Amino acid sequence: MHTLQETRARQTIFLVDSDQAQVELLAAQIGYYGYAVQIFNQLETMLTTARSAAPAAAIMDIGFLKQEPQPDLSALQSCALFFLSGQGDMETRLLAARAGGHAFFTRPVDTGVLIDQLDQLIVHQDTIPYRILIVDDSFVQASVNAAHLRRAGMETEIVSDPLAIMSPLADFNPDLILLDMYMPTCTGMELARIIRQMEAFVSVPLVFLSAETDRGKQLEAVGLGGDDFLTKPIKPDHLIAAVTSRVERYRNLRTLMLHDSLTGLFNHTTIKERLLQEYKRAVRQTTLLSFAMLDLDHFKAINDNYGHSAGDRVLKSLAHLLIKRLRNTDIVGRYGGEEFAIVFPNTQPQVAVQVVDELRNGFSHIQHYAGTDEFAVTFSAGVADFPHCQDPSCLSETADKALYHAKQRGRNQVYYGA
Ligand code: GH3
Ligand code: MG
Ligand code: MG
Repeated sequence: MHTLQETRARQTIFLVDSDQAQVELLAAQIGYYGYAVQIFNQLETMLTTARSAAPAAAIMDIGFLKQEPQPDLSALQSCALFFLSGQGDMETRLLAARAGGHAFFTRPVDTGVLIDQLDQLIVHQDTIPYRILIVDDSFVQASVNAAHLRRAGMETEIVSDPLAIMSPLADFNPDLILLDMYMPTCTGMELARIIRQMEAFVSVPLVFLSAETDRGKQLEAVGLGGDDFLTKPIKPDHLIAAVTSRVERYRNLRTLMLHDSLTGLFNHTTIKERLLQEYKRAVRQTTLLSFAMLDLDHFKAINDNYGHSAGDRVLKSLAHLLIKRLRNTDIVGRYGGEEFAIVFPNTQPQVAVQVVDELRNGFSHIQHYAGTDEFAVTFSAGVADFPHCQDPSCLSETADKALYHAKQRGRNQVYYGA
């Protein structure tokens, strides 16, 4: 599986503009979000390159369309096509639309919006495979079902002894659990009840898969907290369809419950829970763990000078940057108003500091716009780690103290608190 970061790096964006200074500025802005950008000064060179290896997207000035003879853009047929223009009048927009443009931006380009569009057009949002935990005392049966689900792109894990479910449950964090009804040590119904009593798993879909055909027994099982009942033998297509629809609904529901509505990042409660979960895992597996807290600098002044909605856009652009530049295994949340938190599993504090410092540097170079105003924003950050900290509250307190030091020392910097 590829991380979003890798996906982005593999997807090159072609950028063509006759104004060298402008094009370099924009390329740098897009680059901060993790995309690979290739710059051209002439449309012809760009089109020739695209003919041998098409980019994921091409961004060009609308002026190129006004040339005589009109350029042949067929080499860009399969990629997202963005036009930039000094004016946003109807005539110019129509010209862009007729040339097959997918998006149109007036200068100065709001990079946050541009990145949003790029992501929507070229990155598959839901690249994280569904995780299905299969509990069945027959390993053979479980393996057959697991193979079907894996062929459909899902990740699976098998538990043959229901009493050993605790650690796979926590580590694998399934999107759905397929449960056998009758197992020697504990029945599927009992197991369903136990899973439902754990707060973290109250809403994970539980689907019984059993040879039980007695409707009464089936209803009883569902009444105990199961969501559905599938009878064995089941056709692979039916299994995949049943699992897929349940997981889709579950993921949508979780998105609403667990995420902050402005930025789409994990909310305060979720990031605290994830910190606890990752902390326990680090202790259990004797690995490392780093934790960072970020706080925007002088953010009140940004709101005061440019308005609250400009402030909101800044928050969104930082969220974007964090998602784009961090690894899939790193966990990002909005901790409070203008505070963010990152959990780095299995990461040395020096590495976490370096990563956060790169983010800091990248973010400080992003241009934000409010009407005709243009401005930059910075953040300060503090980093703490396990094993220096021996419980999750120490991690957040230590990171918070380090953040305070970073502010004291002049802001726009990262400080490590051992
Ligand atoms: P410092 O560098 O010391 O962190 O200064 P600061 O101005 O960032 O810190 P302060 O805590 O004084 O102000 C935080 C500001 O963040 C105040 C509040 O209006 C703003 N803020 C919090 N949540 C939001 C939000 O959701 N949207 C917007 N636009 N602003 C927010
Ligand atoms: Mg603050
Ligand atoms: Mg602040």
